Amino acid sequence: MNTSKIAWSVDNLAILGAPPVFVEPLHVGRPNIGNREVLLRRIGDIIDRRWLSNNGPVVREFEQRLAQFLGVKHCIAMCNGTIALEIAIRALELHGEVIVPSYTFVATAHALQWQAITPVFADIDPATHNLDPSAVERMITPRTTGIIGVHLWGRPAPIETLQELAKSHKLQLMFDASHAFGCTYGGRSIGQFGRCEVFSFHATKFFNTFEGGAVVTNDDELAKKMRLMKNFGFSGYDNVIYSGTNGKMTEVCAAMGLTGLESLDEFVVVNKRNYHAYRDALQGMPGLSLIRYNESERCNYQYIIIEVGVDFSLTRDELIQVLHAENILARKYFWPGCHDMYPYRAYYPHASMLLPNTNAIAAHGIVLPTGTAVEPETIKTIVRIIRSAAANPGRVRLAIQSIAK
Ligand code: T4K
Repeated sequence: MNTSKIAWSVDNLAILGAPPVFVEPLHVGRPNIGNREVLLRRIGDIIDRRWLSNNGPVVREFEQRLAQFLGVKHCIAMCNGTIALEIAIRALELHGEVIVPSYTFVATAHALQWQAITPVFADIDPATHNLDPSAVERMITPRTTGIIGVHLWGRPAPIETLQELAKSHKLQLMFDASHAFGCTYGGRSIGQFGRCEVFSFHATKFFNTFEGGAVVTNDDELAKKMRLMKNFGFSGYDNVIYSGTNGKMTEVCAAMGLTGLESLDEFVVVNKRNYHAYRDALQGMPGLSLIRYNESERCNYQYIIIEVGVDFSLTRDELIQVLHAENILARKYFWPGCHDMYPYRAYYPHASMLLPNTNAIAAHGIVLPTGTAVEPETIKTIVRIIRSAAANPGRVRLAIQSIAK
């Protein structure tokens, strides 16, 4: 951080020509690293053992520990969350149309489209950013075979209502739980709902395995099928009994996962501290709201999302420019909605008419930096920049316009 900016005034804003407060880029999702020595020791053992992949002992231990932690019968570790979604979708034999939110990371939709299944986008509840069950019901057609709920930002989707809907329309229900590792719903771990749930352990997730993911389920048959699918369909040497792909997690990735799991509580403590620091610092700022977590449940607090309302003095995109000028690389997740991305925008040119809440939320959200690389002092500085820009919208806007010329 550039400490020459301790005595703060609006002229210190980089968008107005001052040097950026942060010398190094401040990212939204710096990876959390657990105990480095323990990790390196585990990696050393893997190298000594010369067993690097293909269901090795570290992957098996990782799967066992995760299943125990989540309170599920089966955990099938995979090379990433997208492949885990694709395998789960295939194992459930989804086809035709599957209802998903448009307000999600594009992998949720791509995992269907990649297998020639049509993702049908349903609108969200603006209060929760999760699927609105009445919008889901409106999108059901005779071709619908399933629903994929997403626990966006780690906040549970409307699990019970979606369950009832799936049951009454004879649809499969699964969840993209990529954001919700370590979260609970009604005191039960996310991972225990639907036919199966899928996690991402990408580097940017608060719990990561470099790249990685998992499908968890209580369904023995489904688990067996997915184990075959992730290993080309091999059942023992030379014996292919199923059509499959390569979805295997490596030993090194599992070592990262085991090590991270041992520090999970510390990661959550830091995320929660940061969430409270943002909440306190942003208090009373007109037009800006921080999305809230239900603290009576277990949460991972991994995303700090602010909504820039119409009564804020700057637009969302102007505020992003202010932050980027300071090297604060805030992100516009998840803008645009999937329906407005390639290839879906060509399939559904009029989708926006059915997705007013998705459009409104996607146009106003900003994700701010958090995680173990972010200190409360950093958060105070970020919010000071936001307040300063908000108090001087005219100058900021002029500066942005002159940069654009
Ligand atoms: N479903 C949902 C709901 C998801 O959010 C995701 C993934 C998936 C499914 C699919 O799971 P995976 O197949 O990815 O396991 C990122 C991640 O790549 C993606 O995993 C994540 N969601 C999504 C929300 O964010 P980008 O393209 O925005 O990430 P990127 O590379 O710009 O990185 C984000 C920030 O983190 C940057 O500010 C840089 C920093 N960073 C990144 C990496 C990779 C680091 O500091 N270190 C790193 O190693 O998609």
